[in-house]
Amino acid sequence: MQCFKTIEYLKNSYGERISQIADQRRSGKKLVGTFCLFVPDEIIFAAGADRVILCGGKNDTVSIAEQYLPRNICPLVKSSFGSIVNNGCSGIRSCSHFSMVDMIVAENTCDSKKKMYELLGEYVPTYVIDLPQKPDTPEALKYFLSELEKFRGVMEQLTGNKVTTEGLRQEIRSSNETRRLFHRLYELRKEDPSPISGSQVLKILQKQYFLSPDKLKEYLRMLIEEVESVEPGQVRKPRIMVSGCPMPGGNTKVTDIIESRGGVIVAEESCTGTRSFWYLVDEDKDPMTALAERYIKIPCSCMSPNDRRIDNILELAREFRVDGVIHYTLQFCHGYNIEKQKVQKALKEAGIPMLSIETDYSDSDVEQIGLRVDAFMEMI
Ligand code: BJ8
Repeated sequence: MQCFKTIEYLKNSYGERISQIADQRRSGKKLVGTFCLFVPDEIIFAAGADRVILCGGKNDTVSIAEQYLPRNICPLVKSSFGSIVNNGCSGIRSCSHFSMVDMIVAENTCDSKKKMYELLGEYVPTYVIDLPQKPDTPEALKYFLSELEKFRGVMEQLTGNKVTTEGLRQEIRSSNETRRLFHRLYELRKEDPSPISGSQVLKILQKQYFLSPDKLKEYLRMLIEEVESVEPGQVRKPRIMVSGCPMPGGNTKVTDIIESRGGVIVAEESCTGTRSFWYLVDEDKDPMTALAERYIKIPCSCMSPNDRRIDNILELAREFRVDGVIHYTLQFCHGYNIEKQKVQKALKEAGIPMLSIETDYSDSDVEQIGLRVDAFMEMI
């Protein structure tokens, strides 16, 4: 697979972003840390604050969290919590931005996250948006809109700035532009063979949790331009879609295994994937209503029923002409684990093979997963 300069730049973007955040904070700009995709960035940016998403993908902060939380909960929750409460005494370093946030804004999704937020409040001021979880009812939309209005007030109080309709419209246009760029990048992955690997795309998917919107757009444009100029390849590899839990920065385990065993990932139905950008916000509507409508549609497994996710998986599998789906569940994530049954049934009916992998952030099962992936590749 061709190397891309943008991916190298992305790997080195950390220091620059941290300096930017530190400068901004010195000049009074607030940094909001969010969990997770249901918190509309547009409201934060329209209030004049910056944001980073705090979902953790690093394994080394898991052991810090285990001093406070049960061991048998999802590694994403433990990694995030460990990064925030880490005081450095253990000799393990968290990424600096975790200690720089002025406020955490979270939303009620799974039980582990919800209960973690109650504890986080002891370390950083934490505000939780209540998320209705039967997304397709008119009552849910109305309620979510009222929750977003409250959140708008919280941001105004934090920053001392008014969130205006015009400010929201501007941020919606800006975020939609980013989403359209991701769509353009994904369009290129529809080529067969794909001109870019899943491991390369994952780098920018993970960095969207961290970079400023302007920088992210800049990197996306650069990457698209590079990928567009790749000569069509000859060697076809099995085209895989990964579907399930997110893979935040630090966690590339399953992607790396799949691609080191001969497959190429062409789509990710995930919050580090299509769920983060697939739907745009309607630019012609009242901005708060449009935001509520867009964000409530994110097909997280906390939603019930979550048929939108199943439809989305089938649509993506067709569009990206995948040979197989790898369903990826983090250990103890009951939502995705149980929902796997419905995904499997729908894929079976569509004649698309699926392999299910349940794992954590450690390396202990890399070889074993590799063998199962090998067998899957041979079968598809
Ligand atoms: S919007 S998918 S990022 S909650 S893996 S913490 S669900 S036990 S990550 Fe998620 Fe937001 Fe939903 Fe996306 Fe819980 Fe499962 Fe852990 Fe999860």
